This record gives sequence, C-alpha cells and structure tokens, in this order.
Amino acid sequence: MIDKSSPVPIYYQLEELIKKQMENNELQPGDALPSEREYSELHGISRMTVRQAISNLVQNGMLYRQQGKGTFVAERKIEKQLLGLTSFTEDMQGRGVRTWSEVVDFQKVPANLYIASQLEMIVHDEVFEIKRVRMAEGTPMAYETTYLPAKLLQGLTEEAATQSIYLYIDEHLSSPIGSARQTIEASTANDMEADYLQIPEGSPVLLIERTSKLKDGTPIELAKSVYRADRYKFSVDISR
Ligand code: 16G
Repeated sequence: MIDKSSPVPIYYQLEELIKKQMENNELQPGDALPSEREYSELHGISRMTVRQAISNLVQNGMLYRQQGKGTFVAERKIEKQLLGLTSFTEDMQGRGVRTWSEVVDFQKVPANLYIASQLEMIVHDEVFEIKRVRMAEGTPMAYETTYLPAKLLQGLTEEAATQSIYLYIDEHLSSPIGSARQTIEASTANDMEADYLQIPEGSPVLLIERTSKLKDGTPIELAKSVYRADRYKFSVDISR
C-alpha cells in the first residue's frame, strides 16, 4: 500500500508495489497495466506521480508501451552471473530453455590488426568470422560475431555453429576453454542489429566483448555479443 506519510517518495512506493505484483504473478508478462487514471484514483495520488513510476519501469525494461494501446508487462529478464565462463547454450540449457542459432554469416577472413592482436596472431592470418542470432524458445536474445583462429579449428562447419561453438572447441581441441576477459558497455541497436533482434532501432543493448583462452593459454576466441537490454541483466556477488 502507498504510505503518504512516509519519507519514501510516492512514485518509488508505486514502483515497488507494481514490482511486487509482478513477483507475485498478479501482473504477468503481456498483461496490460491499469491506466494512469485508475492508479491515481485507486491510491489517491496525482497522475504525474503515477506517470513517473511507470516511466521508470519502462526505462528499466520491466514494462513497455505500445502506441495507442497502453502499457504492458514485459517478459522477465534473464539474470546472468558475471562470474563463470559459460556459453550461451549452457546458459539457456541450465534454465531449461530450448536454444539454437541462426547463422547469418560464416566465412574465413584475414585477421585485421585488432583481431590479430586479441588472438595473438599475425595480421592476415585466417580467422573464422561467424555471425549468429542466438535464439531462446524462438525469441532472438543476442546477435553475436565470433572470430576463431582457422588454423586451430579446420573442421568447423556452419552446421556446428548452429549449435554450441564452446562444445565444438571442447570436443575437438586437446585443451578446453579455460579463461576469458570480458568487457560490457551500454549501447543502442543499429539498423541491422535491431532487425535481427526484432527490437526497434535505437533500443538499449549490452555490448559484450570476450576474449577467451584455452587452459594451455592459447587465445581461441574474440566474440562481440549484442545482448538485448530488455531481456538481460548481469549480476555478481561481491563482499568485503
Ligand atoms: C556466449 C559468450 C560468447 C561465446 C558464446 C558461445 C557472453 C557474453 N558471450 O554468448 O563469448 O562465444 O557464448 O556460445 O556470454 P555457444 O557455445 O553456445 O556457441
């Protein structure tokens, strides 16, 4: 309930109330939210306050607006642990979600300076360049460009890339994937990414770059992943 005598801002109390209703499944993904007027009458608060609460929840991706139709509850975000070097396939299978990839590009290209430096190769050495849309139960979740040293993975096929590349590496190389360095940046979907991810152009996305090494120290992967910010959040447990 909203407590007007509390020092906690009313818009924030309403946000928490709506979040709680989502947690309790009183509001489920796809449900239409009551109108601003209904909230304002129900709680005896101004429509401005209701608007602020709803805008905040739209901004963090918990709700979405559809022009002329109203505001709806978004799908829940997948929470991914930042620690732990897992693959997309493992992340999805661990949640019992059916996953596959649409391979939109699969070719061997000469490494440019940046790719070569990340993979500790010589410029112009061949790399596989693989572009994939990563799917979860039919929903595109991420658009990924992966560079792999061609010399180490001669037999890699487009067919294998529709499944798990990590699995392929672990099965075909003598040393398994051991470590990685990863950066995460805020970005927005460009025209092509928006198309593949089925989101409006300019939507927020998380740009993640990972450079992975085998246990024996050999660099094996440079991956640039564009994850949908409306479907993903990253968490890490910290202490001091
Ligand atoms: C994840 C990794 C990506 C890796 C891919 C392998 C992040 C941010 N990125 O998407 O670096 O190439 O998994 O997935 O987690 P796969 O084994 O299912 O092909």
